[in-house]
Amino acid sequence: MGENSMARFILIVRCFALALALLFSTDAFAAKKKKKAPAAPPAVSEQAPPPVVHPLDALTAVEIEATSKLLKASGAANDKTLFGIITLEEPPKAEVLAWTTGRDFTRRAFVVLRKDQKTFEAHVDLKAGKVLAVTEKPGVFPMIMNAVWERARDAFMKDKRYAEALTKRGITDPKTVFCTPNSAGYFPGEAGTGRFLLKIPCFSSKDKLHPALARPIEGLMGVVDGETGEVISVLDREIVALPPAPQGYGQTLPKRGPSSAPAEILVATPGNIKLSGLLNVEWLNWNFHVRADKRAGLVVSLARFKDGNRQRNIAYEMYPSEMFVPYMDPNLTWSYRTFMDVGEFGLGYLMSSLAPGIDCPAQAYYIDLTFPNDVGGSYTKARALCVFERPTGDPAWRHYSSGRNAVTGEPQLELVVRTIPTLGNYDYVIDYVFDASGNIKLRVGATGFDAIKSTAAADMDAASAKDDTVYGNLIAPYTVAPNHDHYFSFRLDMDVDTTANTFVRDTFVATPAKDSGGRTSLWTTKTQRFLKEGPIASDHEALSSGVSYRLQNNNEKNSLKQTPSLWFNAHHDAESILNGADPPQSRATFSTHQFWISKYKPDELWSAGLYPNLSQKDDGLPNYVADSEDITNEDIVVWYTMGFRHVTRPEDFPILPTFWHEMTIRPAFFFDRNPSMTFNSGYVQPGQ
Ligand SMILES: [Cu+2]
Repeated sequence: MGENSMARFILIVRCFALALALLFSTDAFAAKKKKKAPAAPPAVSEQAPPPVVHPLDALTAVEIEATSKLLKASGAANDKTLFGIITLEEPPKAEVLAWTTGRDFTRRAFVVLRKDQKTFEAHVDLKAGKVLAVTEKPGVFPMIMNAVWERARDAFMKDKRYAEALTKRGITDPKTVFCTPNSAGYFPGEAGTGRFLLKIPCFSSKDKLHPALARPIEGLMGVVDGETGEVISVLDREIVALPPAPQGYGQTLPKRGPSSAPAEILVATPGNIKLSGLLNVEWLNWNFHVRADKRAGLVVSLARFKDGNRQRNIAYEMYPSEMFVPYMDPNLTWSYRTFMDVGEFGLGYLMSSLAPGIDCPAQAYYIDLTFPNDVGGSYTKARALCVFERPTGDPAWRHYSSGRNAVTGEPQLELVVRTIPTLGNYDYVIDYVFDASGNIKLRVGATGFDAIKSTAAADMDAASAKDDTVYGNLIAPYTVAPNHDHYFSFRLDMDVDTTANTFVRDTFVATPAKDSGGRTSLWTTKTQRFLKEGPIASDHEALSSGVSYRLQNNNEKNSLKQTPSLWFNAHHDAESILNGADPPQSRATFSTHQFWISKYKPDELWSAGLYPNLSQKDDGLPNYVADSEDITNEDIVVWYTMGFRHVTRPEDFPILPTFWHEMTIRPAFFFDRNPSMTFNSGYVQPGQ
């Protein structure tokens, strides 16, 4: 949920370690090696904007501003207009795939704007300097913008009922309270439906506790129209004493012992990493492009693997498309908390700066990312992305020869591409991890602060403890964290060499064995093709036998004449079990299945639709697959939801130990042999 202010910085994507080099060269690595950075560079504001060199480069600050100026000049926007999104409208996929360095490309912006309490979509051609189209979209809302968020908060905190509620709770100094608006969701028949609603809880900041959200003021909630500033309603219900300060946090934390001194990675930057442009990454046989996006946070595109002389396509585009975090507490000031932060706020909007030595190794590359603000300009988040290489301490492959009493093998190296959006209380470490074997791991680590409510019970012996902990657990005295789920939906537009792919399921079938020396049962594999787009139903029998899913290219062969494929090696985590008639669940239908498959369409980008803020139903995946199109030998998009239930516990307090979930995409029948072997290690005698 939103931070209360957003610094507006100057433009430029720059590398923390190599700031000067990137300003003067598109080849950061070469520039660093030559150490040619000038001694006294001009101030950054005098620098020429970074050149756009790739069709998928994020809009630069200059392009963002040009877009809003063109819209204002055309009359589609004015000085009061708020911009929910100003982002790159990607060129057609075929054009991007055919593009080679140095060739011309189109440059367009896609905009969602809010003017006179109406939502419009606009398309702008930046090369022609022309607004191509502006269309009103009735009944939908853009993402929550800073100005709307602040207006809602300020209006509520000036409301008489708010002051009265504080007084009732014995809070006499309003300066010791802060309020942070949340997305409101949609509940049929609720007052204010159809307006730009936010729901606002408040917290005590007395004693300057950290984390700031540790002392919620229960039973109080404002419902405010963030556009007009009208306070629609004030809920003033139960009164619960604030948990005492400081609850074991802050002063009472044990000192860090010598054993917990920061560990550093052993590969010095740049190692095998080469950065160029805005931003291409090369590492061992991998190369790919990344860009900042207000909504998705980071988009990874055109991931290719060099296989001999061939650059082989693996991923056209990967990004978190939506998330859904429904809390399991029926209290009216809690039940609406069913967040979809990607579409309601944006992972880019809530991106945090990374701390060297904590968030990523100190020697990582740290890269600033530029995002649009809501008034037609931009700001740059310092050190929002880190890229680093690490040895895992594991063998990438190895074999021990007892005859030689020697080992051959190579150490495992990984390339990590990391951002950490902080969504109010939660911090999500979102990693794309590449390795030399051709694997891509998607990893999400949840840390930060459990959302908590103040309760009467200090411990489980208290009279109210049983009632207080029906929907969550005590995680500290007088503090319950309601249980909830986290569903991260990744849009994975993978291409196995080309876009003509087929999606299959491998199941394992017990098969009677004949003439096999006494064996009576073996298993064999059964491969089934999915003919139509849609959600992939979980078959519990298949799950327990170890089902797996592959995207394959039936038009290509490896040297063994097998069909190259990418295997989605997912753990079977949680799918939503909420009733489909539950209003929040019906806005996040994507969370009911771990996998959905759809035929690629350039405008089908978001699991819960383009406008999930205040939406009434999921306009994304259920719509995209409604026509059940044929997907044999077609361009297929795989939608994968990483779902995990969060049963809260005292070990989450005060800050949750990073809780990781991951999925691996691994090549199968794609290469001719293990691509990570360089055969240069020879045999090593153990102990030498
Ligand atoms: Cu959680």
